Amino acid sequence: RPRVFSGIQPTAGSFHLGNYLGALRNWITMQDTHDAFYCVVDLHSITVAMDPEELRNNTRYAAAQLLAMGIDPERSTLFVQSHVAEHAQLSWVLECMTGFGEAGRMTQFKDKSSRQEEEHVSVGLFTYPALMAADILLYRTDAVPVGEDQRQHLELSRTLAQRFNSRFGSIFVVPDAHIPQDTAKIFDLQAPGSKMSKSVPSGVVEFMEDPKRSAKKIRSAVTDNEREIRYDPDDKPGISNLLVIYSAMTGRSIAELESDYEGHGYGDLKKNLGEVIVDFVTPFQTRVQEYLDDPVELDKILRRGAERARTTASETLRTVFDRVGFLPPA
Ligand code: AQP
Repeated sequence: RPRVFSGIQPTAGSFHLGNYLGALRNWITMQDTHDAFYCVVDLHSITVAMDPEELRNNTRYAAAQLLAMGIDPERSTLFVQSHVAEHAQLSWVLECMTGFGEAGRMTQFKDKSSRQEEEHVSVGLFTYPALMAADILLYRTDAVPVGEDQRQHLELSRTLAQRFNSRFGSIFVVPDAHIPQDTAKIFDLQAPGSKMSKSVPSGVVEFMEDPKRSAKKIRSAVTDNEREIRYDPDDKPGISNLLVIYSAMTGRSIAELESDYEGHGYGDLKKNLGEVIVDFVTPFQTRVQEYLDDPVELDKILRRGAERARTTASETLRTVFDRVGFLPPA
């Protein structure tokens, strides 16, 4: 079976609709077709300032959400990044193979480091994509399900794999990005020109917030002054974003929705989509709580995942260290 790897940061606490439709939905379906490795990437979370207690809680919270969403620990290797030391070790090797200018061209670094409120820009934020490449390459991954915003980082992972292979002999599989066609980028409800992100609380549907609040955010989503419910991302970005979300959450095509809502106002669409979201997140939140209520079992799942991950990761790292010229430990 081909192998899939992907990761998600525990930083935000709650996962959001962008994470789900851009990436997590594919994580779930790819369990059926791939040998799956899924990771809560806590090392990535400390690239920005983080409260230790909050990070610890959010890491369990993230794992509980993945399980509640349908990641099956019997079929997938689910683990926490910091439990497998090889991630940081391979990252160092890859950092040494990444050009300074190459890393500086990453748009996510440019965006995040230039945000006004970011008074402290860490070196870790700069080397983030090398760590992400290490995450992926350690498992000789074929496919990486991510949203559109990760395309450039994925491209760098491919470049680093090829660079290493041509310099030291072929070890790494060159991974392919697995980006959904229709939901690659879910937009902010208040600013439908920007990506939905946890950084803008009013425009993001968070899965662990009060479902009524999510429905309200959808009802107050920014649209346009026309009345027609039509998919047209250039002229009607707000309505188009809602149609994409509606279609993805219900499996009904956009064309079907357009015809169903002919003659209806934006208010109807928003109200109904709000209900779809409430119906989705309400049982989800109950399942998350069940996992959180049993932290011993949760930690056991993560420990088993880390053990499995380490078996593959340590083998890859041993080969890499040898190829690079490190003396084997006695
Ligand atoms: N709006 C989005 N549309 C589609 N996919 C998205 N992803 C994130 N936002 C969208 C995808 O979710 C996965 C996990 O990403 P992450 O660990 O980077 O999550 P995050 O940091 O919580 O994402 P945010 O909210 O977008 O954070 P900031 O504000 O830090 O940029 C990835 O596969 C990502 O593509």
